[in-house]
Amino acid sequence: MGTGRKAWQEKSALVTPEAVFNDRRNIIKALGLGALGASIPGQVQAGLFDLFGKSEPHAPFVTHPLAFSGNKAYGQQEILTPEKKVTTHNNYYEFGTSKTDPFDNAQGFKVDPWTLRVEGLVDNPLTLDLDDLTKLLPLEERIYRLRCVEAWSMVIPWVGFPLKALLAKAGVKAGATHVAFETLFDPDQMPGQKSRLMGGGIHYPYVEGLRLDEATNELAFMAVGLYGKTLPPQNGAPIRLVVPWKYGFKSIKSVVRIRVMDKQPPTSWNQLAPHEYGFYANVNPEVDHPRWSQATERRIGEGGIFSAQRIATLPFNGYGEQVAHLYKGMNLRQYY
Ligand SMILES: Nc1nc2c(c(=O)[nH]1)N[C@H]1C(S)=C(S)[C@@H](COP(=O)(O)O)O[C@H]1N2
Ligand SMILES: [Mo]
Repeated sequence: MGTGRKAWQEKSALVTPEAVFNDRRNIIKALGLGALGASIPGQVQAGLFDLFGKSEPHAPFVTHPLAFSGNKAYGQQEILTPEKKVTTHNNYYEFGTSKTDPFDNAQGFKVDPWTLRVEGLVDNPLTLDLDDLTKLLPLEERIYRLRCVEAWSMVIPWVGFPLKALLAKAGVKAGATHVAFETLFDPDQMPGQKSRLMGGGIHYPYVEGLRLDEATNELAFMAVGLYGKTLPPQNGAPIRLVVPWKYGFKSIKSVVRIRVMDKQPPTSWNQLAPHEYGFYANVNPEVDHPRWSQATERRIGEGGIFSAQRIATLPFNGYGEQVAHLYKGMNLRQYY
């Protein structure tokens, strides 16, 4: 992800994970080193990283088995990404910008008590607690591909319920056009919300949004679990959105508020870098990110990102049959 382009970034980006880069650039910026930063010796840079050493080790977060019925995979069955990869290679900037930060820093995250409000243009605003999240609606499993805008992907068995069913419980009022989502804001628990550097420059709380017809599409899913168990914090416990035909950043984690609206809500990555991250963010191999191609992706397997297999990226991440009609007549280069 990230916001700008530096000449020195291009070359090293081939060997260094994107997010590590962001950290380095942000640190350099914050220290006022500017262009000079590019030439800081590696050792000194490594020293700077110690500023963000891992937090106190916590006992691993405890997950629980979930009962669900029904399993939908939508199309071709693919090899699941190993659970270990799904839970240790993450983007969750509230816990730091490198891929292992969320696992390293989120194990002490508290999900009880939790409150999720469904409000705005609804007949029955809902206030749900942790228990409600797994009991209000019947749970099912959905095996979805997850395609990050950084051009890596996974195949994840989520457990949860369609967003559409939750919105139906609340009763969407006439005149509603969009749905906004918000992640927990709790800097004491989320170190990335305390520090502009560690949080990747995002203005927290992280916010996302969908058009109402996207939100009520059969694929839009609220996940409360993965691999048959409640979500670990690094994947967005206790409840997160999963929108499989859009780039991963739309799939907002640890949601505390869902607001039905009559206008398009602001979204975090769009606010940070509007020319790089649009509101729609539909997976599209034909529209490149300004700084890299979106034609292919690295499918994360046993070996992690460096041994991952490169495969063709599909329009709408392979879910065109379910969602292409939503965008009929729209110029997807303009509405990226
Ligand atoms: N609140 C919040 N939600 C978030 C993010 C984040 O940084 N904060 N990262 C997004 C991005 S970029 C991706 S690719 C997915 C990753 O989900 P995963 O870690 O469960 O694979 O979460 C998305 N949801
Ligand atoms: Mo992402």
